[in-house]
Amino acid sequence: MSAPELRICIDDADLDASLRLDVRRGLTSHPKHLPMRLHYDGRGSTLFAELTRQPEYYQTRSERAVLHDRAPEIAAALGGDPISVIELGAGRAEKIRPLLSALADAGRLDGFWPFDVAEGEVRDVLLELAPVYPDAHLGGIVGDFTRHLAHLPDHHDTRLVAFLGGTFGNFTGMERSQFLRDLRESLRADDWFLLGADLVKDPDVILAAYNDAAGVTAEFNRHILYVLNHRLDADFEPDNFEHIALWDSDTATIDMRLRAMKPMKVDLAALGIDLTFSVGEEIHTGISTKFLPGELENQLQATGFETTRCWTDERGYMGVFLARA
Ligand code: AVJ
Repeated sequence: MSAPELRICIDDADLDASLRLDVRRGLTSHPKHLPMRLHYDGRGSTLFAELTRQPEYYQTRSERAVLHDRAPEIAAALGGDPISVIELGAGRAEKIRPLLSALADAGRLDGFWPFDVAEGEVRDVLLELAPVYPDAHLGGIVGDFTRHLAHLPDHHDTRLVAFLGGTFGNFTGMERSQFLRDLRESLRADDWFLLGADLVKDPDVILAAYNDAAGVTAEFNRHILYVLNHRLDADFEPDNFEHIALWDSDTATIDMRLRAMKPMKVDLAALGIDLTFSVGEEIHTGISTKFLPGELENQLQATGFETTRCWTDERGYMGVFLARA
């Protein structure tokens, strides 16, 4: 077994520079806004894991049910060729496991490449999976999937790019189109794209998932202020911000904010910026769009993908879409 190849497209200095740029730009804008990706550091990932266990937060359970129940069908829909799987935003690569097993059981798992900004996670996943899939080519990509899709591994077998967890819904409409175009551009004819997306449903179900009774989403949302305190030597008092999640039915989008409960001054020492907040002023902390299967399939087709299948859980809450480049 040879050591897994690691393609490093981003390092800590790049991540730090983009954090500073994003925060400076976002917090000096009107309205103030922060990028959603900043939430996922150590404590943030722990809070997110806790969120996935809340009864109201259906996304993780629903998508896991689809992948668990349908993995052999998905593997069969990919034809008979050996497949190299690349998972964008893999994290611990937990979501994709049932499909890796189904492909391996069919003798068709040629490779697995987790793609994530967190180098530590990529390395851990490779160490964990090497003994599980001794015959597969394992490698990793450390990068940002909004910038480094041109660095996908490019060997000769068929590739499947998986983008699960509903993260696609955190893009704006423009980011979504750009992402799909970049991805289509980096794939060859006959490669596959597997996309997990949260579907339009009863707004009460959606709103409850973003306002769970235990307050885990609220703490996860406020966590971004801890990240700024820690990384930029800021002095936010997170408990003085209220978590808000609004549903916009026109765009089928959850809009998350942090609302100042009193007037405040905040010093971002590392950026040399002093901020003021008036009572009720909000920081926009991200969106989560929900999709109608037909609309999503149309968008995939408009970008040059051929959509083949869509699987959902029993309640039709999460959709897993298979498209061919
Ligand atoms: C992990 C991207 C699906 O948008 O629902 C949940 C992230 N943020 N609550 C989502 C999230 C606040 C989540 N995804």
